[in-house]
Amino acid sequence: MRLTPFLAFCSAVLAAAAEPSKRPPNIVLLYADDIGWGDLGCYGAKVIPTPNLDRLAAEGLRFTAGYCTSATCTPSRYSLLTGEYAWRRKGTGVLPGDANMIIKPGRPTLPASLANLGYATGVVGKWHLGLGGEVVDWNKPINPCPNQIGFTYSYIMAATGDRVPTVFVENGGVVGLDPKDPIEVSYKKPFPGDPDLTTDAERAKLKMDWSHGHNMALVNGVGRIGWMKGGKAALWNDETMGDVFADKACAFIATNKDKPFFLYYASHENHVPRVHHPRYAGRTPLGPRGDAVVAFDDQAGRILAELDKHGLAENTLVIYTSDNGPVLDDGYKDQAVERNQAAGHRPAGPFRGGKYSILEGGTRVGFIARWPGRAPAGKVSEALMSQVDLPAVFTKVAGGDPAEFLRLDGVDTGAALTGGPGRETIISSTQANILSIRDERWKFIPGWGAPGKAKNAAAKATGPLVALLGSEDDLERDRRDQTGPRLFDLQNDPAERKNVAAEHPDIVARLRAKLEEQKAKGVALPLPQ
Ligand code: NG6
Ligand code: CA
Repeated sequence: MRLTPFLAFCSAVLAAAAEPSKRPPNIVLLYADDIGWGDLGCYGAKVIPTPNLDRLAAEGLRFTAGYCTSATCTPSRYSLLTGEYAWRRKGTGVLPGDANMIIKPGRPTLPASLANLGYATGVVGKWHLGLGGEVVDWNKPINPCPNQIGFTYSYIMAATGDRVPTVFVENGGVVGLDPKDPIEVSYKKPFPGDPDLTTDAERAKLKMDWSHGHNMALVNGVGRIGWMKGGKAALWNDETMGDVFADKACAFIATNKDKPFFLYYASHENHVPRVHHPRYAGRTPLGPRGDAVVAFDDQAGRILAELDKHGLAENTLVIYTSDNGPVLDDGYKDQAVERNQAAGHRPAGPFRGGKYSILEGGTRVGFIARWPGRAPAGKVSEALMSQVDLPAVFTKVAGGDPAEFLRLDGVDTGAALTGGPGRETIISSTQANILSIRDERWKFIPGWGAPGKAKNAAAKATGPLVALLGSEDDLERDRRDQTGPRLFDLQNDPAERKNVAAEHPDIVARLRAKLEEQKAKGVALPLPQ
């Protein structure tokens, strides 16, 4: 039967109305902090129950070669939100809590791109990209804050749980601040009356003792980095922080359920201090570090349930990934090293290294994409994925033009979300701006001179890091080899134990040239401010 043009038009309109996927998909990014490749059940963890992330993987596509761009937080988040490698720019290392904002208003960002396409864009959780201009006054509206670079809603902590100020900031204002008790922050010296947390007497009173750093301000029985004064009514509570963030995330979804939205859920789990609600205690044999991963999984579960509740799951792309690899002792005595060893848990899975390291464990992290009807459910992909591409990929998913993110570092790897190929190469970096480059099979790390000058984790490894870097023999070999070029066959040697640079000078030359080409671009191009 042939339809008249009018009837054909009507049936097209009805079909479009009935098909929710005509509305651009919502995007939810579940971003973990310091959670390693091997910390989730779906990535092989035996002693940490993560039913919600496992469900996400069962309903979506689980990547085995997903990467953050750096082995620490600030640079990874900088790349995630700008689509630009942080090593191209000075001042993008781990920031103090009173740093000014390093993403300048006006430059292209992931949230601004989606907001321009009509999305409600929310960030909830850990920020750590600085706030305000030269000097931050916590007692006035903070500008710039995430709302000036494209987020329509923000509920954040300024930096990390272990840095002052230990308060939440909603849309640029400190939550619950009593104007009669203004906040002052100093990263230089204590305020009169601050206890000296380096003394045995004061340490004995702490809820959780420090192992290195973390001996300045005393907040909620825990030592922090930096000092602060005032703001008593606004101080957060570490035990309920995860619930507060999950509440805010769910409220953002409920408020915006009738239009496309992007939620960047930047959980604080499992960053230090690992002080959680008592309901998590003992859920794993790993102590507070395990509790934290369980808490993260719970938060993810609440957000997924909120999508289900509003019938949004079908038209929502959910991505899980993490800002850097795992760390055991990151400055507090929370038994992570001892318990981990006893339980035989491998937080970086089959890889060596972790947070701070140029080895795979530093930047190769969990990466899951659930997109009903698009991402093949329950499948595993070996495609190379980088978080630096997410501004381009999400912009395209939202129906926009990703050109501004493809100019320098972004690659449109959207096809990988539906089971297609990913990147050809991935560059990783550390805090000390050591770079590595990998392709499908090989990974190249340039050498950096005399052992005494070596700047990587192996050279500086203390007891806790040794646990992630392998045996003493491994460490000794790392120390010896890192002075010259290193080449690893990731397919056959995922733990990067056998340097084959001498056997393959051609591959070394090819990857070195690729890396140099990328570095040269950073110098040549006028980068946006
Ligand atoms: C380090 C802190 C560590 C953590 C890290 C940043 C000390 C001794 N160590 O300087 O605890 O805060 O910075 O972590 O203070 S990140 O995940 O935000 O990059
Ligand atoms: Ca981190």
